[in-house]
Amino acid sequence: MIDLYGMTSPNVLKLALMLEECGLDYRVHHVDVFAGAQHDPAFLAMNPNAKVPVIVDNDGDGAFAVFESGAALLYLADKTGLLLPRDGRARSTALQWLLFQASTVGPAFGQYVHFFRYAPSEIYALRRHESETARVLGLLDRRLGESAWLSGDSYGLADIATWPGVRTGDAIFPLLANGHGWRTLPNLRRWFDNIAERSAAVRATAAVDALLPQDKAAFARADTDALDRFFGRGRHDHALALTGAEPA
Ligand SMILES: N[C@@H](CCC(=O)N[C@@H](CS)C(=O)NCC(=O)O)C(=O)O
Repeated sequence: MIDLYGMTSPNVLKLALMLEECGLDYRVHHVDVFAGAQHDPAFLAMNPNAKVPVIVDNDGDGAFAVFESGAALLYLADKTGLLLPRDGRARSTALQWLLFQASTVGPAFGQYVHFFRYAPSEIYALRRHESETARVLGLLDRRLGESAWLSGDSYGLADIATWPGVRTGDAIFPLLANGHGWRTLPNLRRWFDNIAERSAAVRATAAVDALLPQDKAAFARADTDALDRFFGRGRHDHALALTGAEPA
């Protein structure tokens, strides 16, 4: 049995997708990040970076926690022997696209969605992250024009890692370039729709979307100070904490 700690976020959905694809038994635990549950000592013992998702594998020699969604995907691929070529160039190709997601796609989408939702008046930042998001979407579309899957010839970890972020951006990316959004990219759209139809994806999205009422209630409960803590601003600005300075 695997425990999955999370909320309704693309990084959490990656792991639900993987667990469903691998047919592993898992249970989902909601983490109230708006109340700071990710900073509890018990959670920090699983993830010193204080973020979801975390998985805990209870099979074998005692419980083992894995943080960072990409590392957790690799752990599950190693555990099951599924969705990642074992060696050679096929493995390298799959890892290149997996690490591209972790290092570039995820941060680009995350920053764009953040400024779009929470600070749309910050025009320079919004445009900068929109531009980078558009570049990344175009690159993914070109890759999917030459290969059926990001991972190579078969569906695999890089596809599982990338799909949830496109799903989350689905409501926002249409506004890219004055309304000519990502769905005008034919290869990316084909890939996206193919994954959406997989039974594992249907089950995984249902499992993660079931957390939405709890996330909405948690967000509604969060006061200004709690949101400042979540976003690392105001008196929770980590740059101030680092230097011991007082907020201006
Ligand atoms: N690189 C990390 C990113 C995890 C992450 O950003 N998690 C967000 C939700 S998507 C979170 O827990 N935020 C709470 C916080 O930052 O305090 C991963 O891929 O696991």
